[in-house]
Amino acid sequence: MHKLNNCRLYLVATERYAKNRLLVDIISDALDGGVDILQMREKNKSKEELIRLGNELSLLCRKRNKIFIVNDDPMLAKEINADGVHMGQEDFKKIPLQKARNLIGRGKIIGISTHSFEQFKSANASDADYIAFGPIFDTPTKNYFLGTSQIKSIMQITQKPVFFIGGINLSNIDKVLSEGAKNIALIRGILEARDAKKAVSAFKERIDDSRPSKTK
Ligand code: TZP
Ligand code: MG
Repeated sequence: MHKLNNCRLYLVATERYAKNRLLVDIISDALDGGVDILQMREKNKSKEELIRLGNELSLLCRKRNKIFIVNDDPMLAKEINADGVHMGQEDFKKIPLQKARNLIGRGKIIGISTHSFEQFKSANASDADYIAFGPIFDTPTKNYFLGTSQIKSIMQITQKPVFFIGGINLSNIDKVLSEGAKNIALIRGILEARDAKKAVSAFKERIDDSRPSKTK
């Protein structure tokens, strides 16, 4: 059984941010440091490369009892027996949620990206298992950002785990948490840290400190 409800820190892994280190080494450190859920997000790799990297990352997660998610492609997620798939708004135009659910199989996780309160409400009404919302702050992946003003309303209307993403770092995470965010997703905050394990511990400490109960 997945512990999705206990996940607080989500690492979205993209090889190009690993710079001069091996992505798998950074990810091992990050998982050891306390990342709860990992997504493989690679937009420019061949199917063979995705299968090879996916199997490697899946093994790293399995050994540590962490959740492994594949971006965009439910068929690939199924093929490498990932725990789930993460889909963007564009992906749903090609493969509706129910079809993705059927493809990936029972007991698997489906996460959805949302970029506005309207999109969030519709994802919240769907049977997605978790929702990502962002970008909250400036980030190279997107050419806009949403700010923190909608976090409170989002947290008030949802029962699903929500991961806030986009430009979050140790200098601005408290703004996100003080609006009521419980879970955070990061790329550069972890992949570009000098010491991924230390960075992860620092992020988790901030998240835990902001929660009323440490076990929640
Ligand atoms: N979706 C919304 S923002 C984003 C994605 C994939 C990128 C987040 O990257 P970073 O480095 O944490 O800003
Ligand atoms: Mg996508």
